[in-house]
Amino acid sequence: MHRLLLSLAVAVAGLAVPVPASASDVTPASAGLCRFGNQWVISGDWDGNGGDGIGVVDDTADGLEWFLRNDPGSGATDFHFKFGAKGDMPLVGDWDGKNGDGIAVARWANKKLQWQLRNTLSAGAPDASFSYGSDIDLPVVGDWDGKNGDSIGAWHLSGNKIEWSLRNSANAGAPTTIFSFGAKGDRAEVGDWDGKSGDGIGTSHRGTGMDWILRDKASAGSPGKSFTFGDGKTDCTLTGDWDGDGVDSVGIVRNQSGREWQLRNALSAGAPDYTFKY
Ligand SMILES: [Ca+2]
Ligand SMILES: [Ca+2]
Ligand SMILES: [Ca+2]
Ligand SMILES: [Ca+2]
Repeated sequence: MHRLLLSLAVAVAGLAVPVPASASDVTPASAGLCRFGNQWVISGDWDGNGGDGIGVVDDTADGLEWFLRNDPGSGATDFHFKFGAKGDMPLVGDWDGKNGDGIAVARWANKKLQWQLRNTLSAGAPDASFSYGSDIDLPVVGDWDGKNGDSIGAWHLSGNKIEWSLRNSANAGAPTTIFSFGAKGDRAEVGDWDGKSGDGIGTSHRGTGMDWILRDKASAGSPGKSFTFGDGKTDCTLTGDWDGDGVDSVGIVRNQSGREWQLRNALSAGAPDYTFKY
């Protein structure tokens, strides 16, 4: 079935989205971002219609190769291009506050976390390059102040807590806010869980299930929602506004005879609203 889908995708788009390996978390933190072998899974509003689509980024010898699809479902690739070097971490954000999401890559070099941002979904030079964070940090992206689109952040394990350093501008400079949220073994998650005032934060944790803890504000404090969605052993996580109602929710991807995506619109335990291969 998966081969058939791939063949159709090749026929329509003239390219094949690469097939996955097992899920694995990325270091240097004790927890990190997740990918399947050489392939990252991402989400973003590629067409600027307010809802999020999906994507796969292949870490090839020639650099990062991006495969983006506007709709959260199986089908043809809408954007295909190369951006970033081999080993870079792919990121998604609306850097200019219009026309949906752009892209970025981050990498560790010279003991710093270095960023390259691009507003358009195509190959080309970065629109911005700067350092923010250090070689113990992992990158996060979010609209922390609810205006002017997305900006940047960094997080790392400090003792047994996750320390977040967020900045309201997408450029070099001091953090706007520093706080702790989450514990050892958690991964950072970002989304607009209440549909107002920009993005909040959260964590996902690999228990028997994938355990999510979400907070509406990007600050320290009590979680607003806690639930389990996904399998803690096999899945990579992602967040996005799948139905375009202005509220972000959760999803997972699993290597199950190909990449199986399971996305849910509600911030609660339950069945996925979308299950498909891409
Ligand atoms: Ca944009
Ligand atoms: Ca902002
Ligand atoms: Ca919000
Ligand atoms: Ca939604």
